[in-house]
Amino acid sequence: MSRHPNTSIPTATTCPYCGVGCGVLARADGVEGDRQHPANQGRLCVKGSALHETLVPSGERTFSPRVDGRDASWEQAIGRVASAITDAVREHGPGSVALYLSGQLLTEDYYVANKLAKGFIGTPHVDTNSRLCMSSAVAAHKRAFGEDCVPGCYEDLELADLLVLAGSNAAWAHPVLYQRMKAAQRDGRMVVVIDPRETATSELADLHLKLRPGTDTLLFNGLLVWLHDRKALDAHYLKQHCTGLESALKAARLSAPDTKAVAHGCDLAVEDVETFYRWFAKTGRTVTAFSQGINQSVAGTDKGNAIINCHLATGRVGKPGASPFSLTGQPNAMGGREVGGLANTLAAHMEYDTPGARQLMAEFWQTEQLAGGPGHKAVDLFEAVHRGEIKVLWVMGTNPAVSLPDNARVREALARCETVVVSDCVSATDTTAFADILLPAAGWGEKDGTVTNSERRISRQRRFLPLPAGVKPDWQIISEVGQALGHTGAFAYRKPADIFREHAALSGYGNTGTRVFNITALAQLTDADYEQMKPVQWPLTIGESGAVRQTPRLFSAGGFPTSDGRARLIPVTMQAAGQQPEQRYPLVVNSGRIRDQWHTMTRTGLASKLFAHRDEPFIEVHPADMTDARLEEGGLAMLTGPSGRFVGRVRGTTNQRQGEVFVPIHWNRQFASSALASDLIASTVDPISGQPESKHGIAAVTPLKAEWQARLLLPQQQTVLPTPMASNFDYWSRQVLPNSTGWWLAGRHRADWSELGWQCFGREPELLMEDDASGRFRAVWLKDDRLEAVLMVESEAGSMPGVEWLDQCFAQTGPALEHRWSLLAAGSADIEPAGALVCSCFQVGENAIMRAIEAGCHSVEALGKTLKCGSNCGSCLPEVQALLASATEPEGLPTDLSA
Ligand SMILES: Nc1nc2c(c(=O)[nH]1)N[C@H]1C(S)=C(S)[C@@H](COP(=O)(O)OP(=O)(O)OC[C@H]3O[C@@H](n4cnc5c(=O)[nH]c(N)nc54)[C@H](O)[C@@H]3O)O[C@H]1N2
Ligand SMILES: Nc1nc2c(c(=O)[nH]1)N[C@H]1C(S)=C(S)[C@@H](COP(=O)(O)OP(=O)(O)OC[C@H]3O[C@@H](n4cnc5c(=O)[nH]c(N)nc54)[C@H](O)[C@@H]3O)O[C@H]1N2
Ligand code: SF4
Ligand SMILES: [Mo]
Repeated sequence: MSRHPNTSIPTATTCPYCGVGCGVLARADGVEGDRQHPANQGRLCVKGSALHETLVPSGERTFSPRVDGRDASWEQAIGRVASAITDAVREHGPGSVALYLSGQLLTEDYYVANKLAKGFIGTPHVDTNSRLCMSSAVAAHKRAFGEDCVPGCYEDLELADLLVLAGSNAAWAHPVLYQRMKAAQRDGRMVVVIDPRETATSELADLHLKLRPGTDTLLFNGLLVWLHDRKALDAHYLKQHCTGLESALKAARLSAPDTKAVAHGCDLAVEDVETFYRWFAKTGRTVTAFSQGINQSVAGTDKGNAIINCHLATGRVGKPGASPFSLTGQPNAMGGREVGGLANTLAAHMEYDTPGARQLMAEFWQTEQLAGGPGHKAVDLFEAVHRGEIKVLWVMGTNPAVSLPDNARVREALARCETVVVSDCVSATDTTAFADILLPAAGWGEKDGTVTNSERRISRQRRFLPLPAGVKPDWQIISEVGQALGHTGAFAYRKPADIFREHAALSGYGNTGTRVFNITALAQLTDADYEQMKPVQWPLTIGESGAVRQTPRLFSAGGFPTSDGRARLIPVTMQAAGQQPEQRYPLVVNSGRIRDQWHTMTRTGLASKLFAHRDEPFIEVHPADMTDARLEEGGLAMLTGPSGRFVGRVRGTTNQRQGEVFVPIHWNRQFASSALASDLIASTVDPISGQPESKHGIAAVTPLKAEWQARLLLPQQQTVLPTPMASNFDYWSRQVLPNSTGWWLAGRHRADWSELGWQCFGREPELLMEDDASGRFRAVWLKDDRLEAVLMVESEAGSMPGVEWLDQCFAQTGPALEHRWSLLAAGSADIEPAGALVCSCFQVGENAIMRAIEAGCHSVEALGKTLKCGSNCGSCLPEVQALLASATEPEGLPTDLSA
């Protein structure tokens, strides 16, 4: 399907969230899954189903650039960016300019940004948020295969008779792929989940290895030794296609001589380790899919290679149902790797040290300014900014003031930098707050280009909305800066198709079969072909008939892009995490994703639906640690680490290992007073990949003893907490509700509510109920028969009424007349609280599900029939299942509070 902007015929495009890369049929008012797309075959998860609700509304963006806080024309802004770059290069050399890019840019945007920086400004300092995400997998692929290639495809996750999910919570992070894995369950198929936490994904596990964080290398080294000692290796594949077995084995044996040593080091039962090893040994069709639990570690590259070693040694690479498989996070993490967005790469899978590569690039781009060697990786890049070496920093499509570790230092660096340029489709983010020049970029639905998903499949993102006046797609912004710098020919692109053809041509340029990434077959696409382009899996070749042939799998018969055509087994040894718990900071901090939010919430934070699953920042803690620290379920707690703190609601659960806590990465400074996971993460990185250890911070936990808790509801357009309130409280977080904005507030000291209300709203409330003895205070401000504000204060969060009904009143006029006293009681008899939302698609809450279970629905299917929950995207099925289980379990400590 091609483009039909703004008509009722949907446009075939691709979801801008996770790396599954689902096809979407999109209209301004609704989306559905694309049945023709091979990644999802019509399915969408919650975030995908709510895409039309996360289109950035006009109130959240600007329609002209801003320079030094003032609106400016595009001409002025582009001129300012160009002159800042020119001045910096003249006075300090090209290395004083840096670009920080994103796996959420389209390939065409990414290609032009990389070309401008490395090719024409001549700076090597171009890095991307993929550094925080995939760089360990990239480095592991390069060490093992010679090039950054994912050998398998999604179908392999279904074909596998043993599916190992290492450090992946796919049920929440790759939901549609997880649904495919789940649908493929059959007799004899086994699933092993390797994760220190029990997650929604471990519901699928026949064996869950709840290992000590950071010990994956030991586990897989032990596997290599075990397989070798039991003669379960593929001698033929090893002989024909690999080198390095001996040294890899020797290194593995050092720390993992036997299962006992492994079990001890990983804190697992010997039997469980043996079961895993036995299953692996006997199951030819084994896929090990890995994600951030592997990558985001001080030894992430080694962890990746420890996994790949086992697959090489058993010949299970790129065969149907048998492969290592790196699950990529962002929609275009892969595209960024293809164009060379990482600081250590050049372009088109060429490295600076690939023989002849620099010359080839200079020729192809026709430039004399090509950067000389690798640049700073993300964490180092921001250190260089902090030192004042980078004078111009251009951030595109990422939110480093939230997502980079040791975040206070990153914010300091941003504040110190002479010129910060930020391109974003949302105007007020934590990073745009530092922008000297803010460039309003087009968002999803307004731009055209391509993305590559986890299985090397390139799909089109197509525009289906008019491009708003005053915003521009990223490729165009970058090209205009290139032209303003005088490189008119090199950046004379008129449309994304022009860029795509150049990118495709480069992949084949001087490529004598030495680079696997090759899509030169698409270099001659006409504009019409590009418009109609169907999803394709690289590398592409042209068959005898002239048809383009795709490659679902790589390396099953060797042919590695190394000097001798062989893959390398890499000797790796177990390495301790960078930061170890100590007396002051006794807990390990794990951080990651929740089902319904995307990263720093700039877009998913727009949809009330996506808050219903988790409406506040939280800390998951083991019950024993709760007792030790005197925490209360549902109370507030503060995590304090060496470089920052995090305040959230306590969720007690044995899903956590004792001594470890989990926090979500999503709440930014616009949504909570102090809930940045990255404030608890040090800037310790993997020395090979440069990827930060985001899964392993350290902290101490203390209860935040609140004297009072409150909820404040204001009209929806009001997204900032009134200043008098913000400055009085120890905790706040914001939630978008269907008809209003809701805040959670808490404080350690008594507040004068009447006075505060007066300061905020300029008068006494229209309705008031005050009870000094219990600490209860409720006030309602009404204006012109509409609700202006509702404030409810309690001494404990537990006594706080739900806000569903009040929220509905914000959509009505004259509620005060009919329900005057109900307003103060926060509800009417006919509204029952929904409880925590489980199914976002059909808005089904926990209470409704529990009632239906009581009324006789004893299976997921029965609940689906009665309430519809779980019958659309299926993302909530693990939680529905957990509720069913909890309803039939005896009273006591809940085993699963993650629902
Ligand atoms: N809903 C949602 N989905 C997303 C995203 C999102 O923001 N929201 N972001 C996307 C992006 S960019 C990414 S990178 C992916 C990430 O996808 P995932 O990697 O699946 O997600 P995470 O929650 O970051 O972490 C995965 C798991 O690693 C575990 N872990 C922690 N330490 C260790 C360890 O030492 N060993 C092992 N084996 N496991 C460990 C954590 O407990 C966690 O359950 O998700 C993508 N999908
Ligand atoms: N502690 C901890 N930290 C982590 C992680 C973790 O697990 N734990 N995970 C890391 C990982 S894997 C990742 S991927 C990062 C993600 O972290 P970020 O990349 O910082 O997060 P996003 O919220 O996705 O930021 C994307 C920004 O781009 C904007 N945007 C969206 N579309 C466009 C567009 O088309 N053009 C432009 N110019 N802008 C656009 C959005 O509004 C948003 O501001 O976080 C990392 N940080
Ligand atoms: S799984 Fe969900 S978030 Fe990921 S691409 Fe598909 S619809 Fe989008
Ligand atoms: Mo990521």
